[in-house]
Amino acid sequence: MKKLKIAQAKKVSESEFIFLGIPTDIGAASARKGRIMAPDKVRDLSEDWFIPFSGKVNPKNIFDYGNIRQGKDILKNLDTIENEISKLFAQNKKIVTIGGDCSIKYGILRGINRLKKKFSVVYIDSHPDLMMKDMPYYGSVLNDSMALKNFDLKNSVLVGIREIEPDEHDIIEKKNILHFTPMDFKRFTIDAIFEKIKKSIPKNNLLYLSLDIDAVDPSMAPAVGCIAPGGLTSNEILYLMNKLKTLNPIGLDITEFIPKFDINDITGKLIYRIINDFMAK
Ligand SMILES: [Mn+2]
Repeated sequence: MKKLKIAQAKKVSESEFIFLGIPTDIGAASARKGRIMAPDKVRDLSEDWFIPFSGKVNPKNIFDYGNIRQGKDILKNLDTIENEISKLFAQNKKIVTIGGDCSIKYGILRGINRLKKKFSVVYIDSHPDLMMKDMPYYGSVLNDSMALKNFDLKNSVLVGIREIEPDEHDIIEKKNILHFTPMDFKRFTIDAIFEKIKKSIPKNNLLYLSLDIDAVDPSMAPAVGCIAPGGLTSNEILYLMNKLKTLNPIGLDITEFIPKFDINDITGKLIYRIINDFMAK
């Protein structure tokens, strides 16, 4: 099994950060497939040990948990994710997950829901994933999650959204969900956007960060399931993620990376850079 090269903790209990993969395409409706290769691609790219934006990476503090295996039944897959990940969160580990398509996020949020504490999510994605469907899929994550008792959707934030269906727009308006489009990144400084995010998250809530890499402009992250022009720059996302890290998030997932569509590893290296910064202290 491949391992993240900077993950040198021998067991879960020795670590503060857990890296894990959830390789699947099962929840994706787009024709572009190949997300199952994403976790191992990130492991391959982990050879370069960058100096983080701030702090230091301590490899002895990072454990590579391997992949959570996924089958053909999405409901079973979600149960597996919920069960495995809730155990890790219960041990107070910061969890970094590489997908998989966005549908895995519903399993992760169900796992966090089991911690019995209110939680907010900063959901960074070109899509709000608020679609309603009979079966969970990659476009319904936040709609499906609304029923979770501890998920505080009203005090969560959407960042990078630009491909929005009318029904999703209605929910955002009705529930008055704080959101920032890529245009807002031209209108305001990232520091100002960050301050608004910070203010909106109740002090007692847990915070989780969820990043669909298609939030970034496809010119800077081409290896994604849905090509949505007009996105954030790689520098904007790195800067924002480093600001968000100061709010002590309990974990981060990065989804929708499809290595075979990458150009010179631009997308993969950006993802590695983001997790490297996240795991620095
Ligand atoms: Mn998306």
